[in-house]
Amino acid sequence: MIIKSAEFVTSAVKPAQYPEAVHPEIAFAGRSNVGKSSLINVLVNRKRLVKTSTTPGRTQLINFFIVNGQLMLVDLPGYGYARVPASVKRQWGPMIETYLSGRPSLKAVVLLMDLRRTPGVEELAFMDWLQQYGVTAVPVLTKADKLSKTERIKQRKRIAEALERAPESLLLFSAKTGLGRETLWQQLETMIGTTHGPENGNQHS
Ligand SMILES: Nc1nc2c(ncn2[C@@H]2O[C@H](COP(=O)(O)OP(=O)(O)O)[C@@H](O)[C@H]2O)c(=O)[nH]1
Ligand SMILES: [Mg+2]
Repeated sequence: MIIKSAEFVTSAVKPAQYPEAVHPEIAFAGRSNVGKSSLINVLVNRKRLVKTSTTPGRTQLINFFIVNGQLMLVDLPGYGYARVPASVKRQWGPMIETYLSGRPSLKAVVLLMDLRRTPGVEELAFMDWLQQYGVTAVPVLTKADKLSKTERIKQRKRIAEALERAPESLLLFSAKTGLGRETLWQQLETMIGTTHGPENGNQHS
């Protein structure tokens, strides 16, 4: 994807505040401090389109950004302080669930996980939840630059086992070095493309 423009559109807490669902949309989710804002900035080649923070958990709004006037990127508030799935739902939940379950233009959710951590109950519950709602999940392992190449592969295998997925399906990413950027764009473009209807929409003959 050649980035010609990337702009902040709006912040929202409820559907009435969302922008119109006229562009394909990719949402980004993950624990606070996992590197979500940094990843979005790297994707769109901007240093500070999305504010990064050293204080976890500050973003409590759903932030919409438009790329090239045609693709919406959505920064979801971070989660990660709950201990059981029920409280994940209760605390982090309703605003995000409302968005994820009722957004017609949503094509996929990029789920960010720190490569150095084993996924917790939050990540597992969230993956299950996305599957139940039929939302495509794109797992990405962040901060890969913090581990050596050998450790990366070892740790990816460990995470893959916890998620019950193939290790190769977990993308290694670094906002610091740009590792994984091109591959992630390729995956996202495929999802936007293949889930896109023909020019005239879904007309029945
Ligand atoms: N070394 C390294 N640090 C990162 C990377 N991504 C994010 N960070 C740092 O992690 C902290 C949290 O990043 P941020 O993007 O604000 O996380 P968010 O809370 O998930 O949006 C910041 O200090 C970033 O500079 C990465 O790929 N490598
Ligand atoms: Mg952030």
